[in-house]
Amino acid sequence: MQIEKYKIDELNHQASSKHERAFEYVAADVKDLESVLAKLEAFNVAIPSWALGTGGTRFGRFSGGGEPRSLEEKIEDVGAIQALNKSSNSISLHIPWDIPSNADAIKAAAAHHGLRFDAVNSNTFQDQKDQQHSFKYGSLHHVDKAVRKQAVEHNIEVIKYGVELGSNALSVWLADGSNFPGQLNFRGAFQNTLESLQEIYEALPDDWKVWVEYKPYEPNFYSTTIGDWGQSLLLANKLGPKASTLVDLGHHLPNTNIEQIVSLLLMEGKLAGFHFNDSKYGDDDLTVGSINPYQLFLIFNELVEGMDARGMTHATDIGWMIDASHNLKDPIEDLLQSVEAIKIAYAQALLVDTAALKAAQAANDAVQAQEILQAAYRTDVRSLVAEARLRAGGAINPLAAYRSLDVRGNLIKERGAKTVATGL
Ligand SMILES: [Mn+2]
Repeated sequence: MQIEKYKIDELNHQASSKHERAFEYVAADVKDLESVLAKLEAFNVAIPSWALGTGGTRFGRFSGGGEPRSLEEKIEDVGAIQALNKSSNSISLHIPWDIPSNADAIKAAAAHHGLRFDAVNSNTFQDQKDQQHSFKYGSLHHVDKAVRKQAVEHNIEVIKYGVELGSNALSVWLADGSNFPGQLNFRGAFQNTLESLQEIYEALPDDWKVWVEYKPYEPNFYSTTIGDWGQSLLLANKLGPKASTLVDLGHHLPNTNIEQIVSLLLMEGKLAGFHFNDSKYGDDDLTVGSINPYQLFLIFNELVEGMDARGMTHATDIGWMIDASHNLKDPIEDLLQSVEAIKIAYAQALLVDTAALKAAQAANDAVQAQEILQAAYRTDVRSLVAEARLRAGGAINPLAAYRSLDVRGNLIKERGAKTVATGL
């Protein structure tokens, strides 16, 4: 369903006086207001192709109706999100769940909605039918050279699809690990992984990057071969300048100081990008900002400070992507909430008085440092984010507009109540 601009304009007109009151109130105290708004306007977060359908748990899956039945319909859904929030201008594809049968047609469909293709993701954590060797005991780390070769070839094939779509990064997450002590030789598993990644690295086009994601446990529960940021960074450093570490917020043990990891990876020039989600216990894949918005702000505070220290462009020098699974909410509503939560945390981080914070740090003034951070965090920046979106042509309130235009109802009419999207 295409959302017409005039309908968004009508809704914006109805919401404008309330928005303007809130905006003027907060804007009065913002230093460099125009620069903050321009940064917010430029900041986009990629939508993964697997997040447009209702995700499942290992116990079951309850589809919500009107789910996209094809890659083309997934592109339409991201187009609807982009029309409303003007902050989701790219799609991240998962191969083989979303193999583009006709790359030119898919590219044209995306361009029609103002979308491009972000990083492509490989999948060696499942067996596909007609696959010669099984990934049951891992892929790039496997003890059998033939299995590793099959996994390497899959990744090279994913790069090929990505090239056709104009993407420029391969994102690799491995389920490789072990369930029982003694099952694996850790050094052997690491060396095999490194050699396999080196073969994939050799196949990268000149302007491409490979992003190495880590995760401490699940599906394996004793060891994971790329289990933490140290192991990922070790691989990325050995591979070379095109390789770096991807941080998925849910891929940490509880209470890990993720903002410190981010700061050091940025310092080393090895932070590839982000997979946003939130969690209470493990890799829960809940809506980013729904459980711990303060942590999200602290991460963005390190991102802004660290990227500024290296002269990086916030919007484009790191890959920003959502990686969550919506087993309860309407996936589009969840994605709108996710992007909003990310932009709120980013806006708050932009408001931190960096010079005052540096002075407090130099004076060992922990009280003042906390005051400075929390002054930014406790600022209601929603109208700043809305103003940036309005200037970009989006809706003042994307979620309210989505409901008011009954987008889901229309999608159910178009596609049926019992459609199931490909993916998890
Ligand atoms: Mn991820």
